[in-house]
Amino acid sequence: MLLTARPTVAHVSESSPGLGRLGLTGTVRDEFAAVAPAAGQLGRVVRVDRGECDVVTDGGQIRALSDSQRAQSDVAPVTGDWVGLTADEALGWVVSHVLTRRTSIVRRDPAERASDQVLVSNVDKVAVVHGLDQDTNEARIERFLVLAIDSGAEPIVVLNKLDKSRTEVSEWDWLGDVAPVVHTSAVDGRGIEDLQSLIAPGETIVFVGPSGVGKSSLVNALAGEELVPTGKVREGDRRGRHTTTVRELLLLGSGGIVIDTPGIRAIGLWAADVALDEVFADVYSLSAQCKFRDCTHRSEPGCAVGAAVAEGTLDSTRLSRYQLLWQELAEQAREIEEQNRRSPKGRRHR
Ligand SMILES: Nc1nc2c(ncn2[C@@H]2O[C@H](COP(=O)(O)OP(=O)(O)OP(=O)(O)O)[C@@H](O)[C@H]2O)c(=O)[nH]1
Ligand SMILES: [Mg+2]
Ligand SMILES: [Zn+2]
Repeated sequence: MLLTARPTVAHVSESSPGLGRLGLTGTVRDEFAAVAPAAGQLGRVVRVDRGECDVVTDGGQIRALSDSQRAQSDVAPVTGDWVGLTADEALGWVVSHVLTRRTSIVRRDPAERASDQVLVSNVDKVAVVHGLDQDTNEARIERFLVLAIDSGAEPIVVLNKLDKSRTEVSEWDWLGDVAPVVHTSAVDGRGIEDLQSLIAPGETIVFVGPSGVGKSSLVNALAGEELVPTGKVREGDRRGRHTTTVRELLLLGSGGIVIDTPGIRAIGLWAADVALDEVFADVYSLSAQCKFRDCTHRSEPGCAVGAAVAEGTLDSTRLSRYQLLWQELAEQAREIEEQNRRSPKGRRHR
């Protein structure tokens, strides 16, 4: 059984960066010290695939078993996690501890009835990427922004492919109130410095959005080299071809840390009520003035939201989009309650 740290995957391991370079903080160090030596070696997960993960430690990069059951840790590790690794006689390196996640992107598990799934963790910023060569899709940006804010990290909107812009984004007057907006072109380089300036050394940023919007191209533009593969979009509808297949953490020359993710078109929210009201702060603040506290803004008398729509100060389609997301979360809450009633001991659903 080979238990030495072996430098495998490129990027992070080649430079053998040490944990300081990977965003290690005093808080992580302290938490780890409290569980050491049982927790073994400290490291950060840089990619997860096929039940294993690559973990960078001070001694180099280690391939470890990530399966939560066999690894005897309660939580399955995800890219971005700080973990403890122990060497097992029979299994090799296993993740024995997953340290507390400072932030995490959580979606509704697409495979399960009503359950959550963590995509990445310990990110400082979540960049929601939209391709300006595509038609306007405010609903999708709003949904991704709810996901981003719910993570506990700071949201950023990146409007990429500025060189191919078909959309008049200045029409989205709500957007600037929710998150900083950066216009970029990964091809001609416009806005890349602006984006770079939002990623401080030691900070971790993750790119999320549909396939083909240029997430990997932005990573390469920030790095100034081809760190990750990119793929052409389809001629007809300009959709991507799902080039990126794993969530991977990479180091930028600037000292920043970036996680590239596979494109996702549709993403289910998970218990994100508070974040929803932040993304729709305009609707939310009006609703405080409605006559009824539980106003649904559909046909109740004394509805301030309805009045704003009638006056033309609130876009009715934006209100509809808010109501759709609100309904999705309300139905989910009922589902979870129902599940918990049936299996109160399970309690895996928050
Ligand atoms: N014109 C133009 N093309 C771009 C820009 N950014 C990316 N592209 C192109 O868009 C295509 C898709 O880019 P990727 O970076 O692979 O997109 P992605 O978001 O990583 O896609 P997935 O990995 O499939 O999720 C490639 O052909 C890129 O060259 C840009 O700013 N302008
Ligand atoms: Mg990609
Ligand atoms: Zn109302």
